[in-house]
Amino acid sequence: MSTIERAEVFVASPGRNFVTLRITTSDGVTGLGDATLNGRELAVASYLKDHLVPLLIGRDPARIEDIWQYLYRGAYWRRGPVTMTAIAAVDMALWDIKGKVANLPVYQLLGGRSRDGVMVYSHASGTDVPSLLDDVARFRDLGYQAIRAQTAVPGIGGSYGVRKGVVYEPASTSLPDEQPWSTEAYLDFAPTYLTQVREKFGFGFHLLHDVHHRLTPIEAARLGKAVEDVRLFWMEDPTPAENQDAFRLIRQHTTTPIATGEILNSIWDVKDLITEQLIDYVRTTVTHAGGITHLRRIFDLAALYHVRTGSHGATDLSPVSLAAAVHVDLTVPNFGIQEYMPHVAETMEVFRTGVTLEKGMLNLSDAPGLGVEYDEKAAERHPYDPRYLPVARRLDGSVHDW
Ligand code: GCO
Ligand code: MG
Repeated sequence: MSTIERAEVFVASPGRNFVTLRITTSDGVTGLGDATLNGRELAVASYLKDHLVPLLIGRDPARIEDIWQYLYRGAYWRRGPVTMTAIAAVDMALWDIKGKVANLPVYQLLGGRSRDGVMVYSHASGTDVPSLLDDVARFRDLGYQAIRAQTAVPGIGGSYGVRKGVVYEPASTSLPDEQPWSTEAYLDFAPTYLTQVREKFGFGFHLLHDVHHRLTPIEAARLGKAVEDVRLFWMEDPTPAENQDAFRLIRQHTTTPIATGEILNSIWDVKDLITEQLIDYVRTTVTHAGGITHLRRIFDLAALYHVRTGSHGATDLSPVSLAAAVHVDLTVPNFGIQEYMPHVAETMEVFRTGVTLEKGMLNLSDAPGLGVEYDEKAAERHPYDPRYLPVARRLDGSVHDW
């Protein structure tokens, strides 16, 4: 029997920080998993190195489900981003190994293709409305079928999701950036620019918007109602999702579809949202929600309640995570959309992947496993670079949800 012989954790910053797990079997087969938790990278690296790797050595890598249950139940302490990201990395690496052993891409092991490609949405943003409209035009020209639109709110000096240069990277190298926030200004402004996007470009593409957890339920209900004519594909994270019940109030007031889940980590965190049909899209990601094994379980529950998938895919997830997401997206019956931001060139020199993009659709090569290779030598040129995500403060100086 082949056994797990080695499990190594790499922390590197090719463009931005990534934590990568590589498992090697006694037959010399390797598997990769993404263990990146933006701004808290070393906590997951330590969880893996100090607590999970010693439990993995000598185990049968083929027993993916059993290892998942052993790590999850065996910890006694349940859920949470650090634990679920560490378990996810192990799970992804084991699926990668299983695919390589079978000489099949992981999506074949998950039941094969349900679709020819995976529709993605890209991120248009602007410091004002004209620059947003230019950015939307650029993504339309590139052939994207779905575009998220975010603009800085006039008068308050910023907002979530506005790119500074070519790349959107909210994490800063010093202490967290402190950014001002005014709910009143945002609520007055957001519907006007979303309307201008539709006025200029029409309805022939999907338009999305991310509220980034900043409203109360009644404020979110007001925004959802105000943008009904814009026919958003979704309004994302309208309110912090720890309180699942809060979504009921939004739901009662608006037909704007709702998406949430990028900061949630387990089926238990989304259970009520799904079974009570309080959301339309579940955005848990393969890296932060327990890997392919657990994500499939969440998506299958969602399918029973007409909830579709919309996996988080920001660049703070590595190309291993994106590849794993696309394997799942190709197979699940209730796929909705996949978030996609291109990684910078330095990242792609370290992670060589078979994921391709054409006309706003992602696809995979037929490489066995996840189809990603990690260049350890290239990674060594980019040491870890500690960073923090920003903090938002209301105009009176008090902390708000970022
Ligand atoms: C999104 C997100 C992200 C997060 C980021 C935090 O919808 O893409 O909200 O960009 O802010 O993942 O690390
Ligand atoms: Mg988001």
